[in-house]
Parts: sequence; structure tokens; C-alpha cells
Amino acid sequence: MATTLIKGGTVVSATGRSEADVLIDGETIVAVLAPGSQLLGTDVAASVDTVIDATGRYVIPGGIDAHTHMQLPFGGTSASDTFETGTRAAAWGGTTTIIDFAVQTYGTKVQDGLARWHDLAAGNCAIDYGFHQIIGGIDDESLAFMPTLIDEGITSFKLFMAYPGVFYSDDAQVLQAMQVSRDTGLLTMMHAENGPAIDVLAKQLVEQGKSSPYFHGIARAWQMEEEATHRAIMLANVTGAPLYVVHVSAKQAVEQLAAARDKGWNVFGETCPQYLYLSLEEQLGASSEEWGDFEGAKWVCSTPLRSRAEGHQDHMWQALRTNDLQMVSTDHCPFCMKDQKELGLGDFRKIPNGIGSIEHRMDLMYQGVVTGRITLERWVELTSTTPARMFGLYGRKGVIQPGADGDVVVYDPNGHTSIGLGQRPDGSPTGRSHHMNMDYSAWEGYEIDGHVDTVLSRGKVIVDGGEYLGSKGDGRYLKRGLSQYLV
Ligand code: DUC
Ligand code: ZN
Ligand code: ZN
Ligand code: ZN
Repeated sequence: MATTLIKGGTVVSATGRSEADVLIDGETIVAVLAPGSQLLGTDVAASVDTVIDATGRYVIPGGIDAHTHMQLPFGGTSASDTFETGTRAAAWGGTTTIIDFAVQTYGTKVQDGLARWHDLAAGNCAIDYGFHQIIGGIDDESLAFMPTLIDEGITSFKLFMAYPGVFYSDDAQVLQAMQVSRDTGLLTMMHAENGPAIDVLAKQLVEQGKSSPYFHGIARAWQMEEEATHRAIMLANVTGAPLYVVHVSAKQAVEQLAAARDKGWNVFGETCPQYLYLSLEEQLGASSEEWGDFEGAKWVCSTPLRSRAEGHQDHMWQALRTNDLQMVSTDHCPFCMKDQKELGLGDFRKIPNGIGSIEHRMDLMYQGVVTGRITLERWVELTSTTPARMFGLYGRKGVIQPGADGDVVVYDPNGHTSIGLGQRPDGSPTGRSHHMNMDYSAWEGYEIDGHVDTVLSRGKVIVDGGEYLGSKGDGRYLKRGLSQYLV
């Protein structure tokens, strides 16, 4: 088995940082050593196959993006990244594990949706992957099947209080699924927005001629998120189920989570880079020669972008510091403008919902370190260690320690990353790069004071110095254990 020493860097964990060398044997980290150590009388650097010089750089556990949607069927089309293109883009950005959502839609069987997701992913991923299960049709059959998910290594399921007719569960269905969650330890993940009310508001807006992308965010007002978050928390509490609220964007929803956590309830939440950086005002102001005000479709996602004037973005950063929110995932759900987002020209309800960010999460969150929003250790905790603990991967993933998989990122704090597409619409180069299968970037023009230099996945160097060295099929399916956040 090949041996690798990552030498001279600063190893950063969720709890601290130290100068150390990381020794990997084959796929596994075998030692974290004092700089320049000898091991059993031998100079380690002289006896390994490969030495990676990490001088002046941070050495961190590979990123874990616990919320992605490769090929998600939505609004008559499917998310544009396949498992191949999406995991490759993840690797470029320092993410070495994803947890994607296997999908059961209304009227189909859970096990068929899961089997389909295994087919889509197997042999195609550049990095390791696990699944959550979307339950889009709660009935006696799916309720009976849910406990068996644990044997498949799927220890969390997602319900939707939004999207009637597609993924939606009503309160009676949510309650019954949460009873299974309580009984089994499966973690309930919730898309908390009041879908039926949103659909009425959205219809009324379109009928009034308010059909441009901006009105997506008006229909999906923060009250819709706060109310559903509160309802989800209460249903979880009455059943005794653990609850994890996905893609939190409204400060009032965070206040609901914080209040429940203050009572000691098993309630958790994630936010996403788009809710930390982007705003409804910028979406309203967006316009281009090519798309006019339909340009705003680039940022249509659910939950929607929130008003900066109302202070939601600052509140999300604050909640990450106070641990009212525990993690940052992307909700990576990319669609191209051409043929996909443009399905909603003239009616925002038909714009496929989603933003692609899988490649940029580590960089965008590192920018929070640069600007003094979070510490270096919190960066690692939010993007890798907590996702591993929350979703039953810790030990193998989320930490640099003997026995862990050799998933390691060498991050250069003095490097620079220009985010965006490689070329302008007229074909002229911008000097930017982007590997997601999208014809635009929601992050066009973002400049990051940091750079992913080298990425190892189970000991194999898959990105190095601007070169991609991985291949599809390198990534393996991860059977996950129960969440380590449950008491
Ligand atoms: N939100 C999105 O933006 N896309 C996919 C599904 C979701 O809940
Ligand atoms: Zn969702
Ligand atoms: Zn999602
Ligand atoms: Zn660099």
C-alpha cells in the first residue's frame, strides 16, 4: 500500500490547531506526528512513497456536504449535475463526501426510489457518498418500510411541508413519520415552509401579473418559514422525535430553533452559503441583456433568498457562532438557465428551484474566517466535523486522526480563488473556473482569499495544483450509523 506524508502544515480540527505531519497508509490515516518526527527510529519523510509539502497551509479533514441533489427531478426537468459531474466539482472545492437525497415522490415506492438512486450513483462518484431518504408519500407501506432504511446505512429521512402534490406531507403524515423517528433513532429532516399557503399566495401574485423571479421570494415569505419551523418543532416534541431543519434562511425560523434548543430539545438546523451571502434585494436588482429581469431566476431556490434590509444574513452568521445553527450544507440543486430555469419565463412558479454551490462551500465559508465571522476551528466544525457526527460518519470522516479515512484537504490561506464561469456570454475569458454542470454561476464574481490546493480522498490525491487526478467510480457508498447528536 502506498504511504503519504503531509508535512509541515497546520492541522486544524473542530477543537484546535497544531503544527503536525499526517501519515497516511493506503486509504487510512495512521498517525498525526510532531513535525519532523521519527517513527521507530526511522525518518518518516525519507521512508514514505509520497511527501506533500503543506508548509504555510492548513491541513483539514475533507469537507462533508450533507445536503445535495444530483439529478433531482423537479418541475419537469432534473438537476443538471450527475453524480459524476457533481462529485468531481465537489472534489475541486475540497469536499470529499456528500450525502445526497434518494427520492420517493408521491405515488411511488420508497424502495424503488432508493434503488434508482443507487443505480444513478454507483460507479459514477469521484468521492464517497451516502444517502438520506426523501419520503414523499407517507402511508402504511412507507411507514412500515422506514425502519429497514437503517440496515441500508440510511439513518435520516426528509419530509416536506412544502410542494403539495409532489413531495408534501400534511401534519398527520408528519406526525406518524416522526413516531417512527422516535422509535428507531432515524433523524427527521424537515423542509419547513407552509406549502399550501405559499401556493395560494404564488397563484394570486401571478394572477396580478407579478410573475417575475423576484416574486418567488415574496410568496415564500419568512412567516411561511417561521410558522412551519414552529409546527415542525412542536410535532417533533410531542412525538419525541429528533429534528433537523434544512436550509434555514429566516431569522425568525432561527429564533424558533434557538428557543427549542434553550429548552434542551433535540432540534438542529443547517443553513447554506446562499443565505449567508445573497439577498432578495440583489435578486430584485438583477437584470441582463440576455434575460432582462428574468436574470433573477438564477437565484430562485427554496427556502428563498431573504431581505438584507431585514438582517437575515447577519443573523445566520450570528447563529453559526452561537450554535443555534450547527452546520453549513449547500442544498446543491443546479439548473441551467437555458432549457431549465427558462421554463419559468412568465411564471416564477415554473422555475426549477435550486442553486449550485457544491464547489464553493469550503471557500465561501473560509471567507467567513477571513472576515472575522467565524474561527478557523469553527470553519472545520461547520463544514466537516459536525456533518460527520450529525449523520453517523464520525471517526471515518470529519476528523484527522489515526483510523480515519485519508480524506484530507491542504488549504492555502495565502492563495486566491476567483469564482465564476470560465467565459462571458460573448465567449471572452474571465480567468475564472467552475466545474459544475451549469451554464451560469450564482456566485459569479466572488473573490476568495484562500485556495484549495490539494485534495486526498481515502489516501488518493484527486486534486493537486489545479489538476484533477480523480476518476469516476473512486467514490464508494457509505453506510452511515445513527446520529451521534442524540442523547
Ligand atoms: N429547494 C430547492 O431549492 N431545490 C430543491 C428542493 C428544495 O427544497
Ligand atoms: Zn428542501
Ligand atoms: Zn434540498
Ligand atoms: Zn494555491
